[in-house]
Amino acid sequence: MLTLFDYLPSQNAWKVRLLLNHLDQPYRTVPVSIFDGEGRTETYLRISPTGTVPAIRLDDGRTLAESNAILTYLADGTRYLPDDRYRRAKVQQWLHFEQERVESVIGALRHWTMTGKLARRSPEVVEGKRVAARRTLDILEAELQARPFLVEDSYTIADMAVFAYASRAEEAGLSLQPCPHIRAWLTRVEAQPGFLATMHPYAIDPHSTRELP
Ligand SMILES: N[C@@H](CCC(=O)N[C@@H](CS)C(=O)NCC(=O)O)C(=O)O
Repeated sequence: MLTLFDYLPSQNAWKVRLLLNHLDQPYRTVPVSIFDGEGRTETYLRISPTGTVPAIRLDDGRTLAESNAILTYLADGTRYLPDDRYRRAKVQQWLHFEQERVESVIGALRHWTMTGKLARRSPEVVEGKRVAARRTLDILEAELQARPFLVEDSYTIADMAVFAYASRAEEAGLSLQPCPHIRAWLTRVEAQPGFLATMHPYAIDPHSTRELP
């Protein structure tokens, strides 16, 4: 059975839980207490070179890290990743956008806001992230005005990846009120069969107020 190395408040890990739920694929979970240093053990670094979650271990013992690489692997041959060469590349386009402009911007602000670290960051850094985050939301708002999902009219892993942190924008102090097309897309994603509504706040982990090692 597939093993998922997980940390519950991580929306990067939630992406993988979401896809596994859509696929109705059984898996076992190994929790990694990232704020407690469990991501930096020699054993875990052999599984995930950066020490981050999520990572997976396949039945044959091979391992894979990086949320979007895992989504691409698990979705191969399913309705969530098109066969068509151009559409597959479009999915990749949005997965890159997600890492550069959603996860590292909205995800970072959410982490700092929910764990009390915002005040420990320089105002310039926080303001830079806020400006970048609003630009990200503006891009998504314009794109989602034109079609129901990120890649033409099909729900794919691109939507799953971007949804993970875009849907938590308010937890990062970013209002979605000026973004009706994003809000309509969030509702469409939530209506997909097998959508995983359960998400976890950092508050469930008393160690999450610490800086990452
Ligand atoms: N690009 C990576 C980012 C993963 C990531 O940053 N995960 C966080 C939790 S959301 C983590 O494990 N952080 C621990 C650390 O940085 O040491 C991915 O998409 O999987």
